[in-house]
Amino acid sequence: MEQQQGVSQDFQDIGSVLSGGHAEGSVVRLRGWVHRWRSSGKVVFMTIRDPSGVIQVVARATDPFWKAAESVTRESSVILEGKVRKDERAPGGYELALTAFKVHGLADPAFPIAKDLSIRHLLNVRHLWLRSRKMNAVLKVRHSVFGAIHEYFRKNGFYESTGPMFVTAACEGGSTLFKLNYFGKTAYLSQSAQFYNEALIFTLGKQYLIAPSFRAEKSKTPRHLTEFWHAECEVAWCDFEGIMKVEEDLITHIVRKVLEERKEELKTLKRDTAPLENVVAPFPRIPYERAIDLINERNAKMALTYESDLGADEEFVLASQFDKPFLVTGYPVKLKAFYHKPDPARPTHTLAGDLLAPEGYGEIIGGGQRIEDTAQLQEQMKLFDLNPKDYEWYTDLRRYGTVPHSGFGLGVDRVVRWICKLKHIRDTMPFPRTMTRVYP
Ligand code: NSS
Repeated sequence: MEQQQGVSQDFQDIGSVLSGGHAEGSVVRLRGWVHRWRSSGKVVFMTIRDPSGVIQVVARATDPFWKAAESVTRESSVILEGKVRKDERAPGGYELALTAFKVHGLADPAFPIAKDLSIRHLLNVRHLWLRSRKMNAVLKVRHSVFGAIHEYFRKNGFYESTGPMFVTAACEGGSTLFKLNYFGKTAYLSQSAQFYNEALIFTLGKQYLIAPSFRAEKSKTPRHLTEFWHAECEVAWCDFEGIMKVEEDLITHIVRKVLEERKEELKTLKRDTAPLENVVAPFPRIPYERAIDLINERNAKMALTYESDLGADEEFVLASQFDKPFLVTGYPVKLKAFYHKPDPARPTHTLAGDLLAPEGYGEIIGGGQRIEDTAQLQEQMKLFDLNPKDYEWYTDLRRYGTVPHSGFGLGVDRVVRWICKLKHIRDTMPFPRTMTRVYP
């Protein structure tokens, strides 16, 4: 029962008991935390949690460790041994009759998550709320999503690289830049690694990274963070059609992987997995004008024109009409960032598209083909009131051996939000950052 030095192999995890890995009557050794506790005076029923699950354990007044079991508090860390018993009434179908029980760290009885379960309070005690079954399940789905992204790119010939967080120019418009004093010079936090990714394709060909991006989003919406995790890739010799295929395959891979690895967690989150089973490439492609029509047909009050931008509300109306992810293609030039390549067949519109999640969730990927011609890039900067001086090195990429190239950025937190079917994006993050939240 003593704690050993180093990582001990002598403990089982609760998940292995719940999945029937130990015969009835056998004794298992566990370490975990007291999740729930009640006593009849003669019997203590506790649930103990560890990273893999929650199990009920029982102590009786005749047990030598009765005193410890009777006086333990919620969230205390404990080390125990118990005899495995199948019990239909116990959550998870198994129970342990304790044969040994030791408190390692007795928790202060004033554990602050009890009566007040308001959103605000749970965010204030986020460091403790992470122990909830809900957060445990979401964080494991998030883990699988990160793993699937790395796996997809690495299996498909992409090199992982990194970009700087301190940058000198906007990638996605000046209004959401976080400005800072960089030893007397103005710098910003990166909104996207895209320009740096573009530089890297001239040496790596196919490049990807997963990194934080920062946006001073002043709007309070359930899909915006000020610090979010961005999976971005860039591909040399690739056109719009080619990059849409990568987007579809990546999303299909992520969803497959989560369904494979996270059945239990999706059950804990009460996520109906039928719509996820449906996520298999290719996805529908909806030209921008058709998307506008679909929204107006469903909600005439929005009265959109073919020049209107799509915000969260518009995308909700659109994305509620689909039961699998879909792409909206050919956005008007004015609605997209300056670097998007205008469609040579229709120069008022871009070779750019967003990938939207169904069930009302909306945009999870933005991407497309980039302008590859120096003069055209400079023209476009003028059109967008940008100073070409701020983008000198970026323009060099066209001056020296330009190639057709395309890429995209996927909001990892948005993907987790959709897959877990969460109301708010902050619940996809261990420590979310929004306009009103930088603590803890
Ligand atoms: O602004 S994007 O649409 N596009 C870019 O940043 C490109 N420079 C990426 C690229 O091509 N390499 O953002 C991409 C995605 C978008 O679809 C969202 O899923 C996510 O990044 N995103 C966000 N997630 C959470 N919170 C905020 N504020 C946010 N902004 C974008």
